[in-house]
Parts: sequence; C-alpha cells; structure tokens
Amino acid sequence: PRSTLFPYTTLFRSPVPVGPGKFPIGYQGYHTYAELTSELDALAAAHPNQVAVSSYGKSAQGRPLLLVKISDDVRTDKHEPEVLFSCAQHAREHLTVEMCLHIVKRLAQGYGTDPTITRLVRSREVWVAPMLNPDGAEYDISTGLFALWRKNRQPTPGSTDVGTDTNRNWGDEWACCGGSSANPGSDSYHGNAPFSAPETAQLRDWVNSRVIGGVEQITAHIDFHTFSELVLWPYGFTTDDTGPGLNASDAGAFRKLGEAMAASNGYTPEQSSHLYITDGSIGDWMWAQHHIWSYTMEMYPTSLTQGGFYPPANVIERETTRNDAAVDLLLNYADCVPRVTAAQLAAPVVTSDPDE
Ligand code: 0X9
Ligand code: CA
Ligand code: ZN
Repeated sequence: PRSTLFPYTTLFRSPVPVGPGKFPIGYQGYHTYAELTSELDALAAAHPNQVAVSSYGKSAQGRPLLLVKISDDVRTDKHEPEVLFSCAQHAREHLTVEMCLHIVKRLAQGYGTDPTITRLVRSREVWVAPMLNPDGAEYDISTGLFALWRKNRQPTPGSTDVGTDTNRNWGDEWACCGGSSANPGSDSYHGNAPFSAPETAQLRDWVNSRVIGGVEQITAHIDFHTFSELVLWPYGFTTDDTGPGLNASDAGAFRKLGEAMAASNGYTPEQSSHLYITDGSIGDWMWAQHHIWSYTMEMYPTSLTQGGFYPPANVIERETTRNDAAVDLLLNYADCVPRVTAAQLAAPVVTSDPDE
C-alpha cells in the first residue's frame, strides 16, 4: 500500500513482547532469520537430492543472503526453465518470508508423493530467495515489538538517516518518474545510485550469472510483498501499457497469466503502475534487462483493520496455501508464458516432462 503509517499507529494494538529479537505473543509462528536458516538447513538435510541451500552474497550488515534451489537431482544444472520466488524486500512484510518457506517445504515434501508437484519439480529448476532484506527484517523485531521498518539498514553517507528502499534501488529507469524519493529520511528513498544497496546489487549479479550461452535461464518470477491482495506486473514506472522492450503482445501475456493467478487466489490483477507509479522496482528491471516474466504479489490482508503488515501467526497456513495454485500456474507456464494467451485456462494444464 502507498501510505500506511498514520492510521496504522492509531489502530495497531501493541502485542506482548517475548524478548529482543523475538516475535511477540501471537506471532511466534513467524520465522526470524536464524529460525529460517535452520529450517532450510533441516529441509536440505531431509531432502538432499531435491533441496540445496546457498547464498548469493551478504547484506549490508554481513548476513548471508539466502538462496534455495529445489529440483530433482538438485546439484545438476539441467536444461530446464528456471523460476525465481523472492520475499521480504521490505522488512516488516514478514508474512512473505513464510510464503517463500512454504514454497520450499511444499515442493520438497510433495516431490515423490504428489503427482503434480513431482512433475513440476522434475521439469523445472526452482530458486527461492526467502529474505532479500534480512537486516531490515531483524531490525523490525529487534526490541521485541514491531518497528514498522521497511528499508534495509545501510547507512546513508552524509545523513543521519538509515536505510534504502531496495524496491526503488533497481537499475531500470531508476529515479526517473517521481515513483521514489531522493530524501534519505523517506520510506521510499531510492539510494544515491542504482544498485547502491548491496542487497539489490548482489541479487542483480546472481540473476545476471544465470545467463548461460547468451540465454537467461530464469524465465518467470514472483516477488512477494504485503499487503492488499494484488497481482501486479510491469511496468511500474509508466502508466502506459507498453514501454521499452514491452510490446502489446507481451503486455497481453502478462495480463492473461496475472488474471489466471488472481482468479486462483482471489487477489485483484492490474498493471503495477495502475496502483501507483514506482521507479527502480524489481519487476521492471527483471523484464527490461532479461525479459523475465516478473510479477509482484501483495499478500493478505486488504486492510489495516485485518492487521496490515502484522496479521497474527494463525493466518500463515491459510494465506500461504492460498497461493499454491498461483505458484503452480507460474511454474507450469514457465517454459513459455505467452502460450497462456491461447490456453483454455479452465482445463488442466499439461507440461511435458523431459525426464519421462
Ligand atoms: O511499493 C512497493 O514497493 C510495493 N508495495 S508495498 O506496500 N509492499 O511496499 C508495490 C510495488 C509494485 N509496483 C508498483 N506499484 N508500481
Ligand atoms: Ca538449468
Ligand atoms: Zn513491500
């Protein structure tokens, strides 16, 4: 959502803290960075051929930026569509961490037991970056109460203000169009240069490293945020339906798959700039630079009265499972997203499996 803080602070009832660096009472089901790390390590240990945990760099404060790969025969780089799911660019959007963890768990545990998941895990290479901004996420719970923090925790040279909005720091049309702020104190501060945040620069470098033989291996992507229950697609920097490298047929495919995913989870689909203009957001770069079919999903809830950025942990299971069909749709179409425009979406979707 565009602006939240004034009504938020008056509506929000302070929860009971458990201790510094811990989620408060009612939020214990959420994962801290350390808990996320050990959960992922346990999944990799339980599914050594399907789950591998690594990192693509370090945050401003030195935390490893976690990266999970899920596939059959996970240590082999196959010639299969690669799909990226990313979460928690924004510190306080803790529900998205649970979304990424849920994707890893479901694919790992469903492989060999659920036929749909088995087929998807066999025919795709799935990457999950579950916490793009770990410094911010940890800062948000550092006192034991929520700090309402959004940005990273990078010092801004020449300012006492801390933090860059990583989702305004990507290098496509950076700071072009009034969709970000040059004020270091702003929650949408875009940084002093494109990719000035180590968190964005290193994810950029890793995505660039997936160009093999001149071809970007990642074909599709969802960046999860909260809140508003939306499915969004590029461009964010312009209200035009088309733009550099984005023609009407691309826009039609973005819309068709976006609408199909939204039909599956009850979210509202729209071009991201129709919500509001952003410049330097992740999805614009993913498309402009690599033609990755990149969506932004704003998860539960729709309003501040339902908890805003801080819904209680008892919604985690319901609100992550809610996106299973949308995740499967993206994985399914990742071989060729434009074929969605010809598909009968009510009919079951069949993807050929090169391993069979
Ligand atoms: O503003 C953002 O970065 C995202 N919303 S949030 O409330 N989670 O911060 C939405 C980005 C989507 N892009 C555009 N609306 N252009
Ligand atoms: Ca591959
Ligand atoms: Zn966000």
